[in-house]
Amino acid sequence: MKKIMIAAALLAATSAHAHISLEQREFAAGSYQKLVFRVGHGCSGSATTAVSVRLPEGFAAMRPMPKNGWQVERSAGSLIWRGGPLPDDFYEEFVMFGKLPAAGSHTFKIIQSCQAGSANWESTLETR
Ligand SMILES: [Cu+2]
Repeated sequence: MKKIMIAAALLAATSAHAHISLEQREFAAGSYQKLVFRVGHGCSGSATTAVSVRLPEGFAAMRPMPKNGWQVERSAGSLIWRGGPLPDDFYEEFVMFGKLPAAGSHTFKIIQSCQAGSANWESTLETR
């Protein structure tokens, strides 16, 4: 019984963690929207130096929001912000604008690079 309670507490702590995730996850299909990627911490204590976002199929007309202290690299299917470093105990937001795909589930694959190590995240939004 005690073990179960500890597991539940750990799970709650994990989900309270921001990782790198989308601020809003439900939108109208085919609409133009601002997407905000929230960075809640670094890589096991190490400061963030790049955030790479692979766009889902069908996401079009992507426009990154310029960000002081960060360079933006764009290609057809992805976007990379390089800069910082953003210390582990700070919060940051990275913003892009674009046209969302048709109705369905769409996953953004994210790589967080840090001064030491990296972490992979996925954040999914729904369009209806
Ligand atoms: Cu986290």
